[in-house]
Amino acid sequence: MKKLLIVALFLSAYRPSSAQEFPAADPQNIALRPIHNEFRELMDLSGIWKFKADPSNEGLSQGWYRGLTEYSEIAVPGSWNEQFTDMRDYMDWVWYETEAFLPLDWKGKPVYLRINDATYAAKVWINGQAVGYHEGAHVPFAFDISEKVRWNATNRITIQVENQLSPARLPTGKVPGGSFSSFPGANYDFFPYAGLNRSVVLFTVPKKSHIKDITLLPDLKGEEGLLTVRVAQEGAVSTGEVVLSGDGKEIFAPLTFKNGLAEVTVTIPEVRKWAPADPFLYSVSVALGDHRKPVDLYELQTGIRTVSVNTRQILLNGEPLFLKGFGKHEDFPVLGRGTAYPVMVKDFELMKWTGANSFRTTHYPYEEAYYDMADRQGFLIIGETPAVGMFFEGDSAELAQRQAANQQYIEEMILRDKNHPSVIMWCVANEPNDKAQIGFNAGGSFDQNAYDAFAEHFETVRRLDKSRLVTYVGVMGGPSQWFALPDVICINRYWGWYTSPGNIPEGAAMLSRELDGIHEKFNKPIIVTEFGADAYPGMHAQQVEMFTEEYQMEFIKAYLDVADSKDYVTGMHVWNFADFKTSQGIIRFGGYNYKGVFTRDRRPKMAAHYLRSRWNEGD
Ligand code: GCB
Repeated sequence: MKKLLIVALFLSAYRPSSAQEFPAADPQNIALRPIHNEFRELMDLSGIWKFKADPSNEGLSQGWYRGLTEYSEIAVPGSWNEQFTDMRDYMDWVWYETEAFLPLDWKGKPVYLRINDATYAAKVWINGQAVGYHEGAHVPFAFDISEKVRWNATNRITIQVENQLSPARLPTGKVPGGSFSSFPGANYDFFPYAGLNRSVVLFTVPKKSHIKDITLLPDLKGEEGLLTVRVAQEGAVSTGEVVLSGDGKEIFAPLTFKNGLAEVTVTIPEVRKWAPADPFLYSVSVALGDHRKPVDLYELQTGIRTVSVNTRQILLNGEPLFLKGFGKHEDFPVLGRGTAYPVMVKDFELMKWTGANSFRTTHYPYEEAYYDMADRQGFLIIGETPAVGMFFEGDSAELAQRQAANQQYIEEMILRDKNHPSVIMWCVANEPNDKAQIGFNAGGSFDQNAYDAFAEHFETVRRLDKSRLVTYVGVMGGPSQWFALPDVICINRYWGWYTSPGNIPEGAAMLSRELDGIHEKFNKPIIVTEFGADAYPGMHAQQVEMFTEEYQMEFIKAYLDVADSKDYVTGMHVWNFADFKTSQGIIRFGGYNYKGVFTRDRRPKMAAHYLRSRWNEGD
């Protein structure tokens, strides 16, 4: 008998890899962020992991998931491209491995592994057993691994990752005839940093019954605040309770579950509204079961505010709002796109220093701490999917993959970020175009199929979240008919840089004419979500000249002046907050985009000082 067992174990361990199955990660598993409280455990696996590149993709057939040999070491979180002396441009398969000890008191509870970002695609094993698969960058995914773990023992976690650039993926890469000819072949202007860029955690949920998801929908009725709390649970418990507290109030509301779902609306008299000037957060605690003896508890902080729009402005709590801020990147020397809490804190400090009140998560959802800090500090966020370089022509199978990828991104982004008051608008794509090639002055082409396909993304957002606005960010020369789709028109403009280079007045005049034309036709508020010029730090000219700090400052000033003259412009986001790494190409000196108003190590250029004086005047 013992012998048989050993043979069986041997066979299962040496089963050919093709026998392993990798179910796709269920997006619902990321709906609630893992927390630690009396009902839930959390273990952060950040640290130094084992790492091995697999350029010929032999690891799978050779069973590297049974334990890596001849490996090197890597920091998680962090991008692999920056940590070695020879892997900057490597985008193929790699293997990560670590160990985690699972204590006996976790036994019996569902245990999940959550990977907060594996760019771009990942396969996961626990103790050599296949767990699942996820495709998509900058979004978390999680698997229930309860059946595969060993208790009171060390467990091996193996993750295979690759970041192959492909026209079928989002962001797109290696697009034949695409707009970028850079190396590595990203079809977008930021370095394709790869790997486990964010933390990997283990967490448990209570066994009997647990809260799966909470959706908070704030509203206002005069001086009253309304908060609809939607709860999804798994298990047999049929009752629960919501407690909203803050500002001297404590309000209780019972929950009754039907088919795992319950909803209640809490009324808050004389509500303290969330706004940049007073980003007040109420705490919302959801208990499952008898509230004196709950079986699960989950607490969130949220703000009560509304977001709406008229033909000229975005309104926050019914009041007009002007967005001053930036497009950014998660980008820093050595860390690559790796989570860097000190950089986050510094960036918020510097944004406040300039007088900014908002940013767009260009060009992908950021690490979750960004949104928490924005909630607490009163920043407004446009949350963007990684749909960069999206186009609607060519190979139909690839187009279908891009469509599906963005649908998945939208779902994952909204599931993850839906309860942040700071997020006022979702952005479904940056600079999508019907053609692969962008022509800055084109503007004429229109393809109904492309329009219909693109419209699907707006329908999905509006189905999933009616409480926020939705937009996309249009490229110079993109089809203007698409402006019919969003609630707010967002455009990236570089007249006076990529066109009319060296001629700021001509660029500003072009912007002015174009803005008037768009508003006249579509009658919606407009945000210029990108405008800026490269400035090599320390480069100056007595007469304003491209690539100098003076040119960047004058360019920004001219665009802000144009915006000030139009009451339907509801926001101006400078591109970019800081210089950032990108692929090599003839327009990217040293592989950097120098449109930051701060250097990559966060020193201010002249433009940052200028913004500080202008935005603090209350513009
Ligand atoms: C854009 C893109 C952004 C680029 C920027 C530039 O329109 O959205 O990703 O980095 O232009 O600097 O060219």
